[in-house]
Amino acid sequence: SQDNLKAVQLKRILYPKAETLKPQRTDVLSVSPWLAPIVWEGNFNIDILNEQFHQRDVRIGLTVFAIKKYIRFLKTLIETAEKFFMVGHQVNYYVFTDLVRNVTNFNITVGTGRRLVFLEVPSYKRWQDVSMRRMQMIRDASQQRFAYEVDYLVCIDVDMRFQDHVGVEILSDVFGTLHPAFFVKTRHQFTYERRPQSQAYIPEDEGDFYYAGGYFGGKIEEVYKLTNHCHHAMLTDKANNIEAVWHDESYLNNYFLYYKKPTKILSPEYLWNERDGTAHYLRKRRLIALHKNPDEVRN
Ligand code: UD2
Repeated sequence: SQDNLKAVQLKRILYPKAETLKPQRTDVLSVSPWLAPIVWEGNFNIDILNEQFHQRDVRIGLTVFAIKKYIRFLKTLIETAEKFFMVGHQVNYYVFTDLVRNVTNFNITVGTGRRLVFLEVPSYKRWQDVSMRRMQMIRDASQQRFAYEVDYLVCIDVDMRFQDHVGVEILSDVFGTLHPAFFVKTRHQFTYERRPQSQAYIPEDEGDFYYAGGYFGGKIEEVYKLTNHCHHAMLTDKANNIEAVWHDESYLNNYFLYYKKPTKILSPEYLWNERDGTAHYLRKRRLIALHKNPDEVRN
């Protein structure tokens, strides 16, 4: 309608002017070769961004999977998200679980403007399948539900704890996150899938970054395309009796290299490992992967 074409004025906000010759961060890469911003503390003003996103009345979905024993991680994730994730915005938590009956009486209350939604999904025997099938389930729910309820999706692992601000600065058409173990590594050291028979194959002389499987997102349409592509790539590999070395993460890396480079990239501030301590360039550690005993929790 005509109303949509009218300019809407932003609220007056006072802030220091950006200095062209004095970048806030000189110690880290702030932009990719295709001009996607890499999000580090110091490079953005959250007041400006909040104002822009509030003006659009943006709704955000956070997806997590809590299948089988991983249900034990859910409470901490949601409770810490309540303190740090998209505070002041409209948030739907989408929890995919095989144990809906066990979790509906979960003792978690979420703030106003926020909803906790449980989606019942099948479980798989192999943990690799649980992890990989997330692509199919996020794809299906994007079409059936998310497209009507939210504007952006943020898709993360469940064995995590928020401990500092994560806000609308991460939102973009499609975003990926630098894997905390690889952002200073060479291409040669990236654990991409190296067998040419796999749909996830990336040769040694190619690659931009090594992205984490456990943190991506974007507009619903873009997340649909991403998850649909990765799911089909996995099915093709399955039919050919091959499975990429790091499962969904390998297919995601292939997608971000060859099909759609991220329009925004999250620094390892957004995904860090508890056991790795800290580092001078990390001004914040916003989301921490919890220490777990993989053999125990996956079986
Ligand atoms: C890495 C990636 C993960 C995925 C995986 C593939 C990060 C931080 N993590 O994590 O996203 O790409 O490698 O190898 O980048 N889950 C269940 N129940 C299960 C098993 C898994 O709910 O029985 C879900 C749960 O949400 C979990 C996720 O699948 O967080 C990934 O599994 P993981 O955390 O065991 O995988 P991990 O730590 O190797």
